[in-house]
Amino acid sequence: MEHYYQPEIECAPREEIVRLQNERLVKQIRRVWDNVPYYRKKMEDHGVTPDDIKTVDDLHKLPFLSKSDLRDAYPYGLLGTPLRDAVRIQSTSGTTGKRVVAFYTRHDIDLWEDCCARAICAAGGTNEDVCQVSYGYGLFTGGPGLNGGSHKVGCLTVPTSSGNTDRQIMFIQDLGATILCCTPSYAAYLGERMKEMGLGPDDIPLKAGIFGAEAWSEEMRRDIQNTLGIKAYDIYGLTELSGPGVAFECSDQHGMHINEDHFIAEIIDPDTGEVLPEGTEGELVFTAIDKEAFPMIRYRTRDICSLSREKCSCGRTHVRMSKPKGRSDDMLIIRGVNVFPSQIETVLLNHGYAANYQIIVDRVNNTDTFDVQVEMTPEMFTDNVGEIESRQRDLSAGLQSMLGIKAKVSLVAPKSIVRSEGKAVRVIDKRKI
Ligand code: DLL
Repeated sequence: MEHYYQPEIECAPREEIVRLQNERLVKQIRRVWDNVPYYRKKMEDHGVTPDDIKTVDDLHKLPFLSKSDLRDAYPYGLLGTPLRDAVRIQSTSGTTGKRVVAFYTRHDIDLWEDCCARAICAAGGTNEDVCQVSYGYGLFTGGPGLNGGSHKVGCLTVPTSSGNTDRQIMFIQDLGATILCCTPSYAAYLGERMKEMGLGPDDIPLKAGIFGAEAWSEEMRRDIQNTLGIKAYDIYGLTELSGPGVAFECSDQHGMHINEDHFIAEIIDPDTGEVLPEGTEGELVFTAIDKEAFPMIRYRTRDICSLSREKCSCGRTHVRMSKPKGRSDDMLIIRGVNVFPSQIETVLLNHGYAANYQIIVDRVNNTDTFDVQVEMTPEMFTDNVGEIESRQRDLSAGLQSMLGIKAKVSLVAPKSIVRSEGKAVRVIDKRKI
């Protein structure tokens, strides 16, 4: 039976959700206009005032907000409340320039934890469960968000944070953890370590995993589910909007329900900014309609996915987003062809490899080089050069048919690629362009 944290809102009729969104949006726009000079200036420059925003259909009239605004306004320029009302920050390591610092009032933490609690219930969690949170704690939002959600559901919460893998496995066994929260790459590593220790799915009590914070393929889901003997649920979020729980998967495992009572989603053409119709792939843009301290309005996430309003078997009525392929800024352009690491992962896993790989791109004599290093699994490990070459050719052909360009594949020994305890680093781009 499907289990909800807040069924009255998670399964509310569409009209009710739209009514709530309209009401909250109008209030939020008025609030940022009155309280945040940065937003007021942006709106004035764009020729729009709060009077122009009466319903969700008016959203497109507002200017976008992007990472560069966050940098310009760093650290306090987008704070939506007096400092005395803000009680927490979380932060993310920007790959370029300043970190993103997001602020929270008590109300903001409350709604964030509600969102995480919804995700845990959707994964079957109840107060009977033991929930091990192996996302990092601290500035990263993964640990604190799921910790708070787990408390709200009433699970016994085990805040291991990331790392110390053998101790993670010991706690899962000794404390009887039934739900595991971590990045999918760390879940895969836990599975690998368990195998080395001679442990199989029947030796651990886990039944569900809540995995997110990075792009992962359906093939990786299949592998993790088999190795750990669990159902693996996707969870999505970003620091700017609170953290994990902006969207989460239900028993249907077919797209993530966006918590529409808090976040309005749009899909836009990343080049023109035009709003695209339902079902079309494009860049995800969010408006947070009841966050106080860090009220993001039309924030461009750079994540590429599509939305679906098709009825879901779980009974939830909130729109679903497809698994993000990756960020538009993670997308590699190699010899003019768009390449997402998640596409490479799909090919590797379909050929029987694990998700232990690295993509190395460089430019030599004005031509892009494209190397994919892939670990052999312990079962396939061999020093027979002929066999290795033939496997490399196979993989290279698989990649070429997926991507349309040729990659140089090198098979490397098991465990030679560094494992990640948080978000995995898959790409090394050495090009200086
Ligand atoms: O990664 C929040 C989070 C923590 C989500 C734990 C889920 C679980 P940031 O560090 O700010 O926040 O990174 C946000 O990570 O824009 C996406 O590009 C990516 N991302 C997050 N979840 C997923 C997912 C957290 N399920 C950025 N699938 C986002 C694909 C994801 N990408």
